Amino acid sequence: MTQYAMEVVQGDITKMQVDAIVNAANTTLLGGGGVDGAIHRAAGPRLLEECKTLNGCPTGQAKITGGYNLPARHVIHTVGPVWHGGGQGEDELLVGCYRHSLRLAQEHGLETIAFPSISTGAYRFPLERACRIAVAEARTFLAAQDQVKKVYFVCFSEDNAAVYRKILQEAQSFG
Ligand code: AR6
Repeated sequence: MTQYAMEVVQGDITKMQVDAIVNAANTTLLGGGGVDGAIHRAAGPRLLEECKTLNGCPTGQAKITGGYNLPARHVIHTVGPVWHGGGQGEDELLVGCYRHSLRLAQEHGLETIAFPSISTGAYRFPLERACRIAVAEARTFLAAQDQVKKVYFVCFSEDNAAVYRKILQEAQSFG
């Protein structure tokens, strides 16, 4: 089942027609650059208005809003760790991002969710290491419940998508 429940997509996450896209936000939840900026631009100003009511979000946690002008019905905002060399709990915090985002999707009765490569841009988390965490968390989660049926990993660049495909294949070949 998990073999078909994860898929790598190369492209712009704001175009995804899913129940929720995940935003790689910062603790203010008030917008920024990268994928965060792209999501706010595509969703329109009402997204920021709703974000202002949330009082931010701690690193490793997640909060949900509407999707407004996006094709996605919801945005799940999570805050990845800034990479400081790996000795400051970065792995566990990134695990938290995936786990809490997936739990929110489950609690809201959502079936499809798309993740960007959280923390691997401005926050400099090493890509392969982040990707292994993403795939492992999604795989464990999908195997443990029936509500969330499909997880997309959306990579802006073809290089990043190739890394995700390789790691997804490795994970699947181990059953
Ligand atoms: N669709 C899919 N992926 C994208 C898109 C897009 N439209 N745009 C960028 N990416 P980053 P972070 C990729 O820096 O490292 C913001 O200012 C990008 O190529 O967006 O978690 C926030 O407000 C990279 O692979 O997120 C925070 O302050 C990945 O998304 C900070 O950046 C993540 O890069 C968060 O940094």
